[in-house]
Amino acid sequence: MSLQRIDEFAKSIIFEAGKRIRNAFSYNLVIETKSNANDLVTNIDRETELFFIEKIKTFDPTHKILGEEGMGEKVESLDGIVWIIDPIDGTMNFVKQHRHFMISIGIFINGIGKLGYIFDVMREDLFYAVAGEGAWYNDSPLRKLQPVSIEESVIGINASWVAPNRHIHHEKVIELIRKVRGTRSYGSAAMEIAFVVSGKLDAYVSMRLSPWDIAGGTIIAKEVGAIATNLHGEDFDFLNQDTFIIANPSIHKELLDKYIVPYR
Ligand code: 2AM
Ligand code: CA
Ligand code: CA
Ligand code: CA
Repeated sequence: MSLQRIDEFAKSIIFEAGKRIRNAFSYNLVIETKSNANDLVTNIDRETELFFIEKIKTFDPTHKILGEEGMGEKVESLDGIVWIIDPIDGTMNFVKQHRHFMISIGIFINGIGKLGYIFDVMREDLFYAVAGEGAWYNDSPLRKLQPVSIEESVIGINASWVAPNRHIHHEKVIELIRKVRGTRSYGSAAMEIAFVVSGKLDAYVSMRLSPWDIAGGTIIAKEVGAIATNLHGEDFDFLNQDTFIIANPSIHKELLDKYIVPYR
């Protein structure tokens, strides 16, 4: 099956899922907590993931699906065609703000990212990429990222980074925040990655993300020259949780060398 055929199918189910979410949440929303009181999930997260699984399995039963809500089969390797899906990225925004939440999907063939999607459900904005062919924001091609200095950059970073923590040297982060043009925190990893690949942010960092938070985004990143790694500068582990940074290529190394420094 051609990549183009899978791409067309992926877009069609993303738009359909978006419509279902926009229609459902005003009258049918049940909120629960997961690992802690701030880790939310809703019936719509689960129903959206199930919707994707059913559609994909009908399309081609050999495709495997790794989703945040664990509604699919257990995926232990990236052999074959694997969809890594976050049905709603930014569930807190979804529940609290009714906006700024994304559908995030990365499609891998034998471990190589081939198709990436980040869909802003309320704005109906799609960021996507086809490996080797380019990236787009709706109908407009995304340009290669232009060089930027630390002093000119706007960085997506959470407020918890400036308090003492067990992950990174927070005093270096304070230095960084004083140096850059500005900081932002949007509450959806996929949205922040979409902003980096489209030049609206110059970097985004997180202390702990899962494969579905970044799968779609890292495939788009490659097409525009953004660099995505963990905080040790290594490849993100797509079968586990890891630290994460995505940045304009001109500042990625400097950020890790001088400002975002893990304890080990
Ligand atoms: P989610 O909304 O799909 O859970 C801000 O919370 C960002 O971090 C969101 O993209 C969120 O994805 C992600 N995230 C990753 N792990 C999380 C966790 N344990 N609790 C809350 N958010 C988490
Ligand atoms: Ca979640
Ligand atoms: Ca997520
Ligand atoms: Ca989610």
